[in-house]
Amino acid sequence: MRVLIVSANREVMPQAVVPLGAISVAAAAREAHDVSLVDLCFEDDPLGCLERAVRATRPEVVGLGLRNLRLGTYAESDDLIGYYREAVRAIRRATTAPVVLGGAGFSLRPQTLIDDLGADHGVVGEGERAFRGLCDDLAAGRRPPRLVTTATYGGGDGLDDLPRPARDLVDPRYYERDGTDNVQTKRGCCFDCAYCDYPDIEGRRFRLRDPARVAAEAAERASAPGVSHLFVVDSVFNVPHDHAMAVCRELMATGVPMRWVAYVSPVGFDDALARTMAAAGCVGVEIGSDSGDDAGLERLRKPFRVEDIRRSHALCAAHGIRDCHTFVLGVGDEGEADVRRTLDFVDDLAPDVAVFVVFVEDREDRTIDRARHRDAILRLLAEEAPRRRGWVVPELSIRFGEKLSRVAARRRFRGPAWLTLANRG
Ligand code: B12
Ligand code: SF4
Repeated sequence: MRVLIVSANREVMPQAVVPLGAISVAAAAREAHDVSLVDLCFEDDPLGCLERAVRATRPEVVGLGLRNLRLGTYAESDDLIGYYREAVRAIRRATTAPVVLGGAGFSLRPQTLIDDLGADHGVVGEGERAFRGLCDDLAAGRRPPRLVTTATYGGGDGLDDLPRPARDLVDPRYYERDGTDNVQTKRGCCFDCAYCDYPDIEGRRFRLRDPARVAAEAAERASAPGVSHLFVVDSVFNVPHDHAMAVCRELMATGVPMRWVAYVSPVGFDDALARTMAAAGCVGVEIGSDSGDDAGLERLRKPFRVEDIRRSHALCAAHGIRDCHTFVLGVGDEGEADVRRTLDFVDDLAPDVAVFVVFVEDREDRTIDRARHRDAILRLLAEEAPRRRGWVVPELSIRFGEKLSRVAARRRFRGPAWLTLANRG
């Protein structure tokens, strides 16, 4: 059956990201179907482009990938949802084929979005097996449920029997901009941090890829034209520790030089791992530190304490790895006094980069409110952040925005945006 997959994401802040989810789903679907992909990221007239692509490919099913509910600044999502609504309308103008929604953003609000956008079906969570099963159903004249998951179509949830992402479908402009490609070594997160929706998207149990396969894919990507950096997209790269070690050893065994960054938790990030990661090409880590005092970390159910954050920072410095710490402020009742303690802590820590975000809830079925003291916290950040080197507040465009990206592009900086900031000093 003819399948058209649409990557609707147009966000280029903090940087444009290769649509790994959409190309993973495309790779699985094309084992049995005739798959094309249209990526709207760099198109001047995205809706016109979409309508033309639908008319040209005459699909029998259209999969619309919705990665983000928020803009790069974390601003509210009304405009974005309006754009997704328009995208469904553009598809409907050109075909009567069923429209299937999927992607991380969709999976956080499946019921709301499928109704709002008026789509026929939705894939919640991982798409490889679920979208393939849904296409098989439609091709055989069966009527799939409105919302499907991997479990709808039985089978396992292992990652090694999935095909590699369909990189041949990626728009080369991603690499021309900043040279960053992406790879995944596992899915899931076993931690239970209070506000975090990553386990909702990927599952609460780690599912690991074979380290040798990861390394082969990474080496291939690192050697691809225009690729200078890899972003390891795992929710947490360094847990389980032995898997992270094994991936690093396999990366070294490929003999291909590469530069990569990953999300790291202070849990289990020790000297041996930091050393091995650096030897395997790791040039930067993003750490979800979140709060600068133990009471705050406990409230957020973070599995570490401030001493662990300090130790992680010292390990990065010792092994030449840049560090970027994210702080999620204002969860629930957290107020200005708590935030001041965190800011004092960051002052003292002096990481390469610190990113401050005021919490917003995106899941339709959760009750964690938006930050009650949001405005006061933003006022405080507006005063303090501009004076500190490496402090970034996307929502207030402090060291974040298109102007900075244009400077980076003009000077031909390569790699993840925060790394550019760290390297510029
Ligand atoms: C790594 C990551 C980043 C990296 C990306 C680096 C890179 N070069 O790739 C960086 C740090 C740059 C980043 C930035 C942003 N990110 Co981000 N990111 C992630 C993360 C951790 C993993 C994404 C990923 O690649 N996963 C691996 C792929 C294989 O999975 P996937 O995309 O989910 O795809 C699967 C399914 O969703 C589904 N699927 C996907 N597409 C389709 C299409 C169809 C048709 C179907 C049927 C199914 C389907 O099947 C796929 C395969 O199983 C997720 C959180 C998470 N754990 O999922 C957040 C996440 C996607 N990001 C998010 C956000 C908000 C952003 C930013 C807007 C925020 C910011 N200011 O930094 C920017 C936007 C960047 C952009 N240009 O779009 C949100 C999106 C939802 C929301 N709340 O809006 C998430 C879910 C995190 C969160 N809860 O906040 N991100
Ligand atoms: S914040 Fe990080 S460690 Fe905590 S649950 Fe989310 S992904 Fe896991």
